[in-house]
Amino acid sequence: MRYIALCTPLIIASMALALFTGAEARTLPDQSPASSELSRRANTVSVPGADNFVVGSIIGQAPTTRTYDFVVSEMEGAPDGVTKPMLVVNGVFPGPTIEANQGDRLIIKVTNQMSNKTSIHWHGIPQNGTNYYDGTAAITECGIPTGQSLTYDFSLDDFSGTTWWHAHDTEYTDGIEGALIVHPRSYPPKFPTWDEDLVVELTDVYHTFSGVIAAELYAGNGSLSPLFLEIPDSGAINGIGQYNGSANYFDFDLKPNKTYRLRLIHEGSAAAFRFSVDYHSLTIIEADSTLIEPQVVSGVSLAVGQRYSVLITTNQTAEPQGNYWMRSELTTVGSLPDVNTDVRGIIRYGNSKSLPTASTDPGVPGSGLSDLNTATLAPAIVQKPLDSTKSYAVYFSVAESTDGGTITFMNGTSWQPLSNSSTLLHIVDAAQKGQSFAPEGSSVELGNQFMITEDSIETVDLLLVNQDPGPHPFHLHGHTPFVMGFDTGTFNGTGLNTVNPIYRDSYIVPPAGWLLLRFVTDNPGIWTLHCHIAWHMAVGLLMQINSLPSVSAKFDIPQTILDQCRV
Ligand SMILES: [Cu+2]
Repeated sequence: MRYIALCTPLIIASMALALFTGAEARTLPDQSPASSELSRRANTVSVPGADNFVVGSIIGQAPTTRTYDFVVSEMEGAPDGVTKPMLVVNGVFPGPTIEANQGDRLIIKVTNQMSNKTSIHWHGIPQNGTNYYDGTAAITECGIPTGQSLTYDFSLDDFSGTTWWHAHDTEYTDGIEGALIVHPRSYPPKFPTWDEDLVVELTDVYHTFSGVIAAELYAGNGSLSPLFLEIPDSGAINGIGQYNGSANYFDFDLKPNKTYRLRLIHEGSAAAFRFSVDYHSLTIIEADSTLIEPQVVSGVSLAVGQRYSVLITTNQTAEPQGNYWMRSELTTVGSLPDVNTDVRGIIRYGNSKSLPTASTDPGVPGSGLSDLNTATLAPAIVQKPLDSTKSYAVYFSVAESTDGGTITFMNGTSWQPLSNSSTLLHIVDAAQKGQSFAPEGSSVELGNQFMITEDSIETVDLLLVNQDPGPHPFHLHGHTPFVMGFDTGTFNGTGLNTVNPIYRDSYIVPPAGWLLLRFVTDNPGIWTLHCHIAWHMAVGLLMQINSLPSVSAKFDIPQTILDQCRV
């Protein structure tokens, strides 16, 4: 409960002042699978086999093309013991781990057997030259209709690191997500080493179907209490959580006196998680997909979309049976009744299958360690940022709509998805008519599409200003921006790191504060910049970066994507 001070942001966000009126009609897709359809299905969601969470065997293989077959369907599942409707890939939650090496090509055929459209986004992958495979529905594609397939086909180029794939709307809350691990060709000199490499996927769990939550959040007239709509019921580690006394735990069976890399991936929808392993220090070596100067900590907090790799050594004796809790505490939901914030898994390296004995978190006794402070993160490979050539400030807010729902804005525009179209199609269509879709600089197109357009390679400073009293985790597609600085309060031009700033793809804009990103518009395409709290994006907290549109206008958009925009 050490994070109780952070318990209010989500609630406050939902109660935010009615600064704007949101009376305009918004069409949210009906994402509720018919319950009769669900009840007819005998299949239930499984937890994938243990090998889904072990990586590293492919390191050193020659560059190759790796193919995957994803079938997305509606099933019932019970990650925390409570049966609920889920949307899953290949019948498992979390979904299949994609593992590759730097320089590989990935071909993933996604077949949609659900009653609603879907699209899959590959979080943090640059997609240089393949913006149309970024998987952002209504922006780079129109979604895969029921019964149809889309084959995503892209090179990883120089990308490496720990990341994930997920449906690019609230469907991922229901289960369409999994790990994506790319091994680098080499590590920096003197970088720490490990014996085995494990994947730890952290989620929050909602018992209510995401489409119901999103619709009620916007409309404000549903059966669910509006204050608690965004709050999850519990959480899970690698697909297994606990609720209301259920006692199933994901466990890793490890060997003593070895060093393990745990790749922590926040695949949740709203809550932040504090991860720790009882009695064990964590050596952090990666933030998102960026290798960092190692730091030893007692715990690490992850916001939605963020990843950290940590090393642990299995050499502790505090638990006589050699069983230790891994904890993923939900820290931004406070102590609401009926919410289980105490989510656990087990690390075993004794010979007993008994439960660990520590009831409350013992920390790392006698170590004097503290939790990670993200302001101290330094990249292992320093890249000095160029001076900026353009700068923009974008203000965002969360408000109550006139009918009591929640609506979000970026620079006064609340994003709504285009139907049966995409921003990229508009860019290409305009170019074919000898026109440009959007003027350079910031503009609002088609009523609800707020974007910044740069048709030359610029180094852009983008100041995100948070007008809400809660923190918001943002993510920019297609780039790995420098995080030049962040703080609460008003940005006054100081507090920037121009020497060795961290570069990563997911970052928290502090409560009533700011965060300054710097990135280069050298990747042609239309790239989403959005809050990764699924509910905030669903009600508008999304803008677009339109880089080099005269280059993207010449993209050869795959015929399947064009055809699926006509469905
Ligand atoms: Cu948000």
